[in-house]
Amino acid sequence: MIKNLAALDDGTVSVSGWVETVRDQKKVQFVVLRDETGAVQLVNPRNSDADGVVIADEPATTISGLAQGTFVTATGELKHDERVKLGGIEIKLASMSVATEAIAETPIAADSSLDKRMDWRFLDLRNPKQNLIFRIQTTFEHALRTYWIDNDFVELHTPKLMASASESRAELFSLDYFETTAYLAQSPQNFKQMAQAAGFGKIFEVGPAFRADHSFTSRHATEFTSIDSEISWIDSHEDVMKLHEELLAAGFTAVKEKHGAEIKALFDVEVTVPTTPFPRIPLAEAKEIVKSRGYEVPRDDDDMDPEGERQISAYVKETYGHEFVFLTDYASSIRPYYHMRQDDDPSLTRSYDLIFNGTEISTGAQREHRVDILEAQAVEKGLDPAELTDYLNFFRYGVPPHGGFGMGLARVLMLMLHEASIREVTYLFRGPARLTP
Ligand code: AMO
Repeated sequence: MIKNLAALDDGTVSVSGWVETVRDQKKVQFVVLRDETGAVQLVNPRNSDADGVVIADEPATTISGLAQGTFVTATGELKHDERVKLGGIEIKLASMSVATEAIAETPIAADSSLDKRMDWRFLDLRNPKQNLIFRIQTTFEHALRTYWIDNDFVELHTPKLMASASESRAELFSLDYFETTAYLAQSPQNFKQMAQAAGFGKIFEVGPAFRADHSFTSRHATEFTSIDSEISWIDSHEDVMKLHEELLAAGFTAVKEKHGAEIKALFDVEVTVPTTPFPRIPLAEAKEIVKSRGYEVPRDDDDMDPEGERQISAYVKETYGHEFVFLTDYASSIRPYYHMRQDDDPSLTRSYDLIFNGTEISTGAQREHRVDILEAQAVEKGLDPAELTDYLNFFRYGVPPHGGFGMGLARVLMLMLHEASIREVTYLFRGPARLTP
């Protein structure tokens, strides 16, 4: 791999990768070769005959015909030379073999629009910045998994084909399923709760979720990776928040340790490992704070809107120096029927949203596990209990108090790297107007 070259002594080496640039000069040729670990300069001084006329020999002829993006293997003499800008090393070529040629005209350039880059995502991903995003994602998920496994959580893979809606009837994709209709899971909500009734105690899942959401915002996709966790024997949503912040601290610690310097170099972002506990502010109080800053969230009983989220984040950053904030105690009117309501004030739920750098990344709650209350809350929300039979059955044969959260992976990455859209941090984005590549 190219990143290993610098540590080698001068001598014969072989490297493979794709051609980034070619400078085909009269006396000498330069190729910058890149693989997924870095880039190195190859140099080929041209040979000339007795009269000083350049000879068309190898590898000179191959180099002259190289298009950007061609995949090659090069063999030559590695030389350390401080004058070489690219890493202080270069390889004097002995031979080069072409694995596959690229078409000379590259369809995208550095200044191409995001949509154009997405059309040619495999070329776009060759960019070291894009490549780094998915290394960060790998490290982040691994750190979360390590936390879960160290703490005896069970990993689940719940079905994405369902007979009914997992969240609300809105934003539901349906498809032909033999003689009937199936729906794509909007969340593993039902099945992560089922695991509590099954006596699993603590579970997690990282998997796809689907929402038929026709909006074109920077934070919505029709398919996204949802990070879910659910735990038994909680006293309130406070226990869920504790799990949530510990997980994120573990994920950010791993990302900073492994990629902090690269993230600074390529994204100009200093990754901050969040201190625990994260600040917690009841939603009603958060709205007052936002109002005192000169912004009024429209409609009294409504959720925080995007501008409100930005404002409360700015306040928390200024006041506590923190990038995360849990907004707690959401009104029952804007929460799903399965959120547990507060004993002393049933107009409020035992739930929270987690805001990171100005945008919601997660919803969490203690669930209502008492089946009579659960059913009554479903009816109150206009749902037909007959459609919820399987779900309600989970609560009829004994179930511990439990709660959990769902968190969009792409939103975390977007906000961690200060990117403008989840399209940038999703391997292949799916939205209302995008089903390809
Ligand atoms: P909610 O609907 O708030 O809650 O979703 C949880 C988190 O999932 C992410 N998310 C999305 N990401 C990209 N595109 C979308 N269209 C999209 N929709 C949601 C967000 C959001 O915060 N079952 C509950 C969670 C729970 O209580 O455990 C749920 O799905 O980051």
